[in-house]
Amino acid sequence: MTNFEALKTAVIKGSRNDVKAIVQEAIDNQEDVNAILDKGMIPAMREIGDRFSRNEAYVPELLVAARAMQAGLSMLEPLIAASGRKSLGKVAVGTVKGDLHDIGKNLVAIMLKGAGYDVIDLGVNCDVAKFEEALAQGAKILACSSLLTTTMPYMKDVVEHFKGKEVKIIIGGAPVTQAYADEIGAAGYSEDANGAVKLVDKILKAG
Ligand code: B1M
Repeated sequence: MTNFEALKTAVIKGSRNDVKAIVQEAIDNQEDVNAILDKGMIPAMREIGDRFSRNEAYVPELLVAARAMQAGLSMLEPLIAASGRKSLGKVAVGTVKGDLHDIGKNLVAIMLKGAGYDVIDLGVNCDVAKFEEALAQGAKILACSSLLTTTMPYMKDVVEHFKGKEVKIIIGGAPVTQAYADEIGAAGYSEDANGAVKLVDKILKAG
């Protein structure tokens, strides 16, 4: 039985070795990957964010927590990918210009790969030229991530830039909402990484 509280604490404290040990134990015990994410790792990032809002944690603490989270994610990635089917199409993911948050974007990429999509990971701080590169490589969908209210408006620039082109723009990230997606004319919004997979399935099925 995985100790999710211990995992959460290890991520919050940025104890990378403890995170790796607990995740390894969970993998050895064939724990459900979604439970590891949803009961341990993701709530930890929420908690450290809340502490940051209350001035009880600062950027260095966010950084070490993010590194610990990433270490655990890297261990889970092969398990999620192993469940993949044949390639269903090409999707690009990127965090928009001005924004360096990549954990949520990485999770979306991992889940899409696990569902059988070819994923082009454009990284962080992506401007429209970067998204254009993915289009040139055959991406049918561009999934944009934003974690800051100050970078969210750049999603509108991306949507405007690709208007009339053979590609759909979908968006997500903590401050993003369905209402915002509707307002800027994005093809879709999802609240989390699993939702992003369902959204991509739906869009590509609809042709
Ligand atoms: Co920053 N940060 N940060 N940060 N950081 C937030 C976002 C913040 C909410 C913290 C807070 O104040 N409570 C706040 C934003 C406030 C706002 O805009 N209103 C904030 C701030 C202010 C900042 C800085 C400005 C701080 C500073 O320097 N003074 C700075 C900005 C740097 C920049 O980007 N230019 C900054 C820096 C950082 C670190 C570098 C230290 C680090 C990021 C490290 C990294 O990513 N490699 C960091 C972190 C870790 C956070 C918090 C604590 C955690 C983010 C995270 O990884 N969550 C965050 C607080 C929070 O979110 N509660 C915070 C876990 C992740 C799994 O969730 O990314 O939401 P999330 O992704 C989810 C969904 O949103 C969705 O699926 C994912 C999985 O379910 N999703 C998509 C995401 N993208 C999607 C795309 C899709 C679909 C779904 O496409 C279709």
